[in-house]
Amino acid sequence: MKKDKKKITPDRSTPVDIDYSVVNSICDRAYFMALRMIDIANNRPNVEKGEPKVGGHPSACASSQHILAAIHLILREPEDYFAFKPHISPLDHALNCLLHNFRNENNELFSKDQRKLAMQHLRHYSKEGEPVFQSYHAEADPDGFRYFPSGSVGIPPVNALYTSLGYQFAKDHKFEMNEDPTFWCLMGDSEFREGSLHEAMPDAGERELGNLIWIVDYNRQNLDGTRMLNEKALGGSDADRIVRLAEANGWTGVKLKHGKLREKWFKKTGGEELKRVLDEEFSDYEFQAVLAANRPELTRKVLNEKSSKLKSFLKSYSDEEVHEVFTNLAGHDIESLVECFKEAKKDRTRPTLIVAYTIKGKGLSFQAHSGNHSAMPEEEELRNLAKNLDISFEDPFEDFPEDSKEEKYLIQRREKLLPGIDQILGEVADRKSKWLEEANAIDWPVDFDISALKFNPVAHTQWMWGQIAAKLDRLARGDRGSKNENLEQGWGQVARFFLTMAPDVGSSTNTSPNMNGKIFGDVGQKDFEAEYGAKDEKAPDVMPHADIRTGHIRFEIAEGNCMSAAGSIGKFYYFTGIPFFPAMTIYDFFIKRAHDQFYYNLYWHSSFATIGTPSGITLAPEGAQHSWKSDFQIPNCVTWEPCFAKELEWILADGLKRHFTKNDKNRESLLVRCVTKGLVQKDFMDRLKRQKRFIDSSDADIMETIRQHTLQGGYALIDYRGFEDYTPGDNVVHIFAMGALVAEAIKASDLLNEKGIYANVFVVTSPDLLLSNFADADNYDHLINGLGISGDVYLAPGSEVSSQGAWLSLQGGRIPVLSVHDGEPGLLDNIGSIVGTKQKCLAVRKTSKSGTTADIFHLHHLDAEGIVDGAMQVLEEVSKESFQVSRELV
Ligand SMILES: Cc1ncc(C[n+]2csc(CCOP(=O)(O)OP(=O)(O)O)c2C)c(N)n1
Repeated sequence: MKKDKKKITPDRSTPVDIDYSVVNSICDRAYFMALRMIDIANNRPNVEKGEPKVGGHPSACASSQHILAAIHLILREPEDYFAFKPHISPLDHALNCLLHNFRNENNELFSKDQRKLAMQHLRHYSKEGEPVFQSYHAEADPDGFRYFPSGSVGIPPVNALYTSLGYQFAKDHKFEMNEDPTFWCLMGDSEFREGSLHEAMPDAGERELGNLIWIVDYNRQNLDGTRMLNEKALGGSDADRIVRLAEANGWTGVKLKHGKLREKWFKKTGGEELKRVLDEEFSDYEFQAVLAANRPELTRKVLNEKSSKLKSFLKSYSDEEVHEVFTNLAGHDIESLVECFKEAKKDRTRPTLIVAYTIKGKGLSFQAHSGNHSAMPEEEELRNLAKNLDISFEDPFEDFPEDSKEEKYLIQRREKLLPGIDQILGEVADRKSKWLEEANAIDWPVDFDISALKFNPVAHTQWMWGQIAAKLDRLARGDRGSKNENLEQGWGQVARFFLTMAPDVGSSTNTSPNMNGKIFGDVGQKDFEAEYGAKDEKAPDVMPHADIRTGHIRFEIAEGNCMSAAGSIGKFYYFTGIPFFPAMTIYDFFIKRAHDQFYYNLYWHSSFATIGTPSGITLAPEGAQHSWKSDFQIPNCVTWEPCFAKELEWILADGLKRHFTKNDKNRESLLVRCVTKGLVQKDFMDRLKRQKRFIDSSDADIMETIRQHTLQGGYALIDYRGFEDYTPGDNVVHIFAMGALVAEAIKASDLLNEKGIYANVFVVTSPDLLLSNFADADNYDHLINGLGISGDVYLAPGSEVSSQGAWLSLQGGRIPVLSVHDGEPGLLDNIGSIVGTKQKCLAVRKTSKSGTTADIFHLHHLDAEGIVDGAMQVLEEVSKESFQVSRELV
């Protein structure tokens, strides 16, 4: 379908007269399509022996089939978002296939043949551009529009929650967007024990994210089998606990248990006893055992034994009828589900959590069997199912016949959904191109012109972070205080998209200037501190607002939540074309708390900055436990560890420019390590100016060269090349230092100089760019050519020569490398092997202690003394190198 340029007003009315038999019939077909999709993926002709199993989750699809059908076939609006449990993705694909909702990378709808081909390619690797589906929901799937990627359970529903918060932020700050999406999330009952979900729940309640609907597929089973809970201790079933939890957290909690048939029976005379028994006399475990046994006469027997009143009520019904009502759960009743979902959508200020009772493996031979999580139906079972549903086993991905009621229903549904999605895609694309035009016209400043630096001779990087955040916030509020027109123009145009957040460490990470009176979100509180004159003038004013430009989102100590929020709001440009850029501060050590969320954000190519501050053993006074840094190497993120304040300015200016101009492919995220240890800022220029290469350069030229090297991963701060007596292979060592330890490296270099040794000091600003994946991609160009590091052998005059037959033995040397950093050795320990020389890596190799930084650097041998010792050691080792040269060659 071609994109229609003219505006269509999507039909957002909820269908009224629904023929549920038709919807059920479509659901049955979709379910069969999902089963065949998994079946085909598992029975490929070309599977080699020893290949890992493919697998799939027919039982989980069975469990969720009606929930998904109610959403896709009846309730979803074009702008809605979906965070569904990973193992039901084939069912999503099947329903989207019937809705013709598959698109290529240009957002053009698939032809019928392409749709069918895609359905054959679950978990297939696309070699020639053929359409495929990843194992679990993925952005690149043909139906990936507004799906949150799935795989790790417990994370995507939280991202849905914070994307909803992003919409609230956009709306309150008057960013133009004509959308009111619902965020549909479906999770398993075992998944619902994930702490990430529990951690986020109060946030959704308090922030009144009423467009959020979480549904728990309550099938009382998980991967390992039937769930057996201590209901006595819990004071009820897990469903009861979940509903109580929802209510306690400001949500509407709904237990959706009984299907329409049960409800009909409850209304009969004596039917109330059936309800009582079903509600009160069965533990989940016992109910599940009766389901698994699946014998109508047993079902009656068990019910009879629970109540004599019920026994007489059931007398007039057959075993099969009793069994049917016993198994009639609302999670498989589309009508019940639709009623409940409609109700949930009504209140846009209160999120809803629905516990929908279901049966895992519903309708399959292993229905409710404890071990059915990955069970596959045999071909015969599938063929029988196809026959019963009148679907071709061989051609299962065909549409319904044109004149069928189902196809007519689907045509109507497609007419509602697909143009609406097209319209959103068009609007987002327009917003993006308009924005890029604006962004590319900006004369981008290379720093933030933080003049306060002049008055801070011993500044630290964490301080500089606070200055930058404050300046951006000032500009976002339209306050153009400074005389630097270029800077105000540049950052002034993007500052409104910049926001900060922190898990209760905003003020201790120097984000206070951006917090003071600028906390986002209305919590319905009067400003009592102001009223009673109780404002603490020394602390940030944390009263939240919704009516003014507010640029900080405050979190409780919930690192996972804050990380998911950063990732979700950092994804806003992708979803909507509004280029928000969130920067979260967090104590570096606690990034580990949010590692899974962090990985999710990066996998998802979200654009955001994590400011891990303070970090490492440089945090010595704070203690031992906080000191092990979060040294991650994950694609799509560049890690930085600046030492001088100016470096941080350049790094953040570059990161923001890349984000706003979308020049950030595969490096969308930044992780910056800052510290509170001050460095003498004067050393920066002083040391640079002593270098021979800069003798004739202006300060501005020096700064520009160093800026460029900073952004490539490192620069030479002390460089003796060109000095008299500088003799590589004899008296030269390269010291690579990172972060706060640069100060120790400078001291060590001076001490070594007193011993007649030239110790160059290279500052590593980004281990990722200089030595890791990014550098590997261009053969370490900056290290080798930019900084001039090599493994060359130097045979200086005076080298020893001895001879052995046809060979001459020469004693010479290379320039050895000593690296020093506050972190795990692996960050910098490969320099020697890249260039081919001896390296010693001084790093954090044991847990730490409290103390002054001097004490603690010494404890880890990272102080100037340790660096001098290390340098002497590597020099000694390379001085013993001998090289064999053929006499013939000489
Ligand atoms: C964080 C995480 N842990 C473990 C898994 C592996 N896993 C996938 S599904 C599943 C069981 C899910 O059970 P439940 O949540 O009850 O959903 P059901 O399949 O029963 O609907 C497990 C353990 C995962 N995908 N993510």
